[in-house]
Amino acid sequence: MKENFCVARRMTALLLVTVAAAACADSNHYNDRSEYRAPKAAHELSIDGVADEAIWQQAQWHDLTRRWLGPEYSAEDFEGRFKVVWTESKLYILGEFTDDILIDTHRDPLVQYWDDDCLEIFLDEDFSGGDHQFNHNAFAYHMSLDNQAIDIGTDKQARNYSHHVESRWKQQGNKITWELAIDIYTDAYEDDSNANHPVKLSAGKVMGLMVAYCDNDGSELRENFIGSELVAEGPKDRGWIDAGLFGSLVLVE
Ligand SMILES: [Ca+2]
Ligand SMILES: [Ca+2]
Ligand SMILES: [Ca+2]
Ligand SMILES: [Ca+2]
Repeated sequence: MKENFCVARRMTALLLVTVAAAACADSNHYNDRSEYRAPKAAHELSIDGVADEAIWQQAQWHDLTRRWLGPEYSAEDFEGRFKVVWTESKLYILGEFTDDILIDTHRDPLVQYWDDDCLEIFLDEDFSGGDHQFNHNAFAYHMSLDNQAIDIGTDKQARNYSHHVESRWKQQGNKITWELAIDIYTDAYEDDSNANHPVKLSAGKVMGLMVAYCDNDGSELRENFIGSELVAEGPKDRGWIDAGLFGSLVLVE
């Protein structure tokens, strides 16, 4: 009798595993992830908030339309999109944003950085998915308006990773053009070590990527958090913990 129960339990467990696998694009990522494609640039780009490099014309725009936090908003309040290109040494992201009020209330870059206007770039070098809260399985660069890149270190403290990201933005009309050049590191990255070296990128490489914007227009806390990937269930703002939410980024020639 006891044995029969165990067999039945094992079969139930097996069934659950099968159902879970069928519901996921791959077992480490949620269903319905985006695929981003980045064309290769022949030369390094000039990070000046001006998208006049010809390669930008060849990359596709991707919209930030997933409202993770906050109420409905208008197109004047926030609108955002981005595109990606690469060279062997850098990943480049171009963002174009409408935001009616730009705010940097917490001038210390390590304090409540997500409650200022903030561009978040989530990167998972090997598209492994999984937890990345207090490790470097993936990075979540929180880009402040003063072009600093903040993420949580393995010591569970907010840290400044601005040496990983070159960032400049410029206002043109009511839009911001934001250009970034990012060094890509593996999960072997060690905080405070001098021995970290960025990965050399190549065509066919697949990485995890997600982009989001924290919009604050004068409130104590951020008013909206809007991302590029669907979060179907659970806390919608958990991109800084869960790399399974990221889409795939394919580097093409
Ligand atoms: Ca440029
Ligand atoms: Ca706004
Ligand atoms: Ca990883
Ligand atoms: Ca704002």
